[in-house]
Parts: sequence; structure tokens; C-alpha cells
Amino acid sequence: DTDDETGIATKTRAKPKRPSQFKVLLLNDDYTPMEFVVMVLKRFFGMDMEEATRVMLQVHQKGVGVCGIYPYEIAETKVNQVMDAARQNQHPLQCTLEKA
Ligand code: TYC
Repeated sequence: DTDDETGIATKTRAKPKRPSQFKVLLLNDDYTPMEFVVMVLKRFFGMDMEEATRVMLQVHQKGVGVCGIYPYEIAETKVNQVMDAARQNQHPLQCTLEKA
């Protein structure tokens, strides 16, 4: 052909890594009131009553559930918001991160 390619592969460009995503997980416990968990899901995860109730019940029944999937910094902020709200209300509710 007519161009200057040598056929030698070069790797000079950075791989376009998409930012890694993290699941925000909610854990079940025996003491946090169901209404509080629903409130948390509505306030911090933008869920409506129906979705918040569905996720809360899933956590209640299965032990763990996904509140949402976000880039690291946002996921971290959500975990902190949930943990602060739980602490302020003296509920043992636990929220954590997991790589998606
Ligand atoms: N198991 C709690 C109860 O029976 C309700 C609950 C649901 C607690 C979800 C935490 O993440 C949770 N009051």
C-alpha cells in the first residue's frame, strides 16, 4: 500500500479506562426500624416509596441488598451519609462498598 506503516504494532495511547464502579450495599440487622431504612433509601438514593420498600424488604429477607452503583467518590459519600444518619438516630444499620 501507499502509507508508511511498518506493520509493527505500537502501544503509545493510554487505554481508555472507564472509572470503576462500586455497589453500595445495605446490610440487614434486627433493630433498625423498617421505616428508617425506607427513609434512608428515599433520601440518599432517590428512590420512591415503592422502590425503597422493595429494596428494604429484600435486605430484610436476604441479608443484603444493592442501593445503587456509582463511581468511587459518590459511593463513598453515600455510605458516609447513611452511616451518619444511622449513628445520629442510634440505629445499628450498616452500609458498605463493593467493587461492581
Ligand atoms: N430487619 C429489620 C427489622 O426487622 C429491618 C431492616 C431492613 C433493617 C433492612 C436493616 O438494612 C436493613 N426491623
